[in-house]
Amino acid sequence: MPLVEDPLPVSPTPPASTSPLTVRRGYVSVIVGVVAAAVGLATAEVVAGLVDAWRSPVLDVGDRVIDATPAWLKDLAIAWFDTNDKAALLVGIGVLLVLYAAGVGVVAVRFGLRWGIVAVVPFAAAGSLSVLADRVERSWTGVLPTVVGAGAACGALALLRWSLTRGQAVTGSGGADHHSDASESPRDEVAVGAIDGRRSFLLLAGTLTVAATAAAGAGRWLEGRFSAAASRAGLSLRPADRPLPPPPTAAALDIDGVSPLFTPNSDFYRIDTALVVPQVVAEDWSLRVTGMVDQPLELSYDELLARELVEADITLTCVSNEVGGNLVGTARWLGVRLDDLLADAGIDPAADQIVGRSTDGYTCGFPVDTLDGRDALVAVAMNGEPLPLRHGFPARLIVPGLYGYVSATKWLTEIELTRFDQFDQYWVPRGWDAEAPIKIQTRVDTPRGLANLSPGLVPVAGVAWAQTRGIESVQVRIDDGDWQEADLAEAVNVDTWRQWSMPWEATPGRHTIAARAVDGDGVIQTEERSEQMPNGASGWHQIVVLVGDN
Ligand SMILES: Nc1nc2c(c(=O)[nH]1)N[C@H]1C(S)=C(S)[C@@H](COP(=O)(O)O)O[C@H]1N2
Ligand SMILES: [Mo]
Repeated sequence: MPLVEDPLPVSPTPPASTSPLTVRRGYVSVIVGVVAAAVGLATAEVVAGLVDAWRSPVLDVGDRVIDATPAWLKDLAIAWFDTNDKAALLVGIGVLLVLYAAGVGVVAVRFGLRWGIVAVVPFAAAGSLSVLADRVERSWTGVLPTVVGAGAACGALALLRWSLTRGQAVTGSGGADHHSDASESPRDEVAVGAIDGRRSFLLLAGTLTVAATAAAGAGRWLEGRFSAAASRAGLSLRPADRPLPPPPTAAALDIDGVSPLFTPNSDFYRIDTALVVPQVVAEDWSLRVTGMVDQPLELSYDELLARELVEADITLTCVSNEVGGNLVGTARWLGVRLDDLLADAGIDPAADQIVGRSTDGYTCGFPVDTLDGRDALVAVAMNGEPLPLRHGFPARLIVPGLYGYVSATKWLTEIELTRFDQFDQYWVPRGWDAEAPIKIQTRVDTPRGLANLSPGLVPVAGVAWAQTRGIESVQVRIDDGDWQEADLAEAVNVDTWRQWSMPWEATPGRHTIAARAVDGDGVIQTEERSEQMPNGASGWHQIVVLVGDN
């Protein structure tokens, strides 16, 4: 294959009708770049599909972007895209990729293949560095998908550019030729040659695109072999050794629009730093207990399940939840008590922090003192089914009374006993507090903010939570009126949110509804607003509704 190292002959722009290739140089270069990138990325995808530990470079780069994202931007992303922030990131990466690839195409067509290849290098470097800078230590072989992909992109670049120059040769439209031949060569002939050249170029570009699409599909399929879905589907967990009775019927109000007592798994919010859900196969998984312990432990999945299994109803809350937000949910968890497990390992009295490590390198950390008898679990099931993959299959931590980021490690693989002065968990260097007990919160679920209502009786209802303290009362205020006691559903326990309601005789006009709670220690929820950063939002949830006068 003749690799043309020089810039394409720049023709002194002949009339548009004679040489579409030259005239459309811009869009042709974009095609060259984007198709070459597609070939490169698809190749990387196939290579990544060969070995479990190898990943698509796009995802590796995405993970590094997530790690580098400052906390305010993370909260902004959640505010804008809700929990679609990852999809938004992938779309953003995709747009940047296309722009960059187009730039590479322009460079390759205008300045020569050599420069096009040089332009691919930063790209390959970003992919490779993203692998090497992963949260978990990975073998250098992890750069292979990137390197092979970059090589394929360069090959495609060369091929497309060769086809282009051939097209130019066929048209005989090298600038110099053009004016010397112009007198003898009929316009038609030149145009036909140009169209042939363009046709073969577009044919090549089209073929490469189809091949890249097929390869990307094949790569995804290959990666599917490492999915943990089959492992999860093959499990049947035995019931708890200490099962809980169903929650009291009086714990769930029969009011439209109020959050259900238990959040269905499919509706349960998902927050984590993993761009794609880690695939952890239960049969290959183990949990290690390490660090400042008398006796390190290592348990396989079966060995974990062989321990006493207990159930607990616990509300999990994300520190990024804004007042009135939806990053909170309740489940009946099944698992092994953390205090029992750590008692077997024997905690060194000098240890003050329990760190949970994930297979993807994420870490959380919370005080040893947290183990005060509360139902902290290594959980394996959620609402009656094995943990969904996105919620941490095969095992995760759940600690009542602490925000998720300091406690609820998903895809848990190690519990390390250490000290706060020796180890900072994932979010601490990013500006969040090392200790983060849950703040009391009350949410108005119904009516919705800015709802248009008819006058008359309107049920105002929602949920309130203050895990480990419980909710003692909820109060509602309409406009500047007095605080009125809401009716409380029966409490399930102190770790689960509590539903509340208050009938309201709505009168025409615009009204503000505010709600606050009092926890089991008698502490009234503060009006003072604080941001989610650095240890959770506070303040009252207030909504405005419009009541018509019909
Ligand atoms: N491995 C891992 N575990 C994690 C996180 C994470 O990013 N990675 N995020 C934590 C945070 S911030 C929260 S709020 C909870 C959310 O759990 P969920 O997605 O099951 O609702 O998981 C915690 N566990
Ligand atoms: Mo969170």
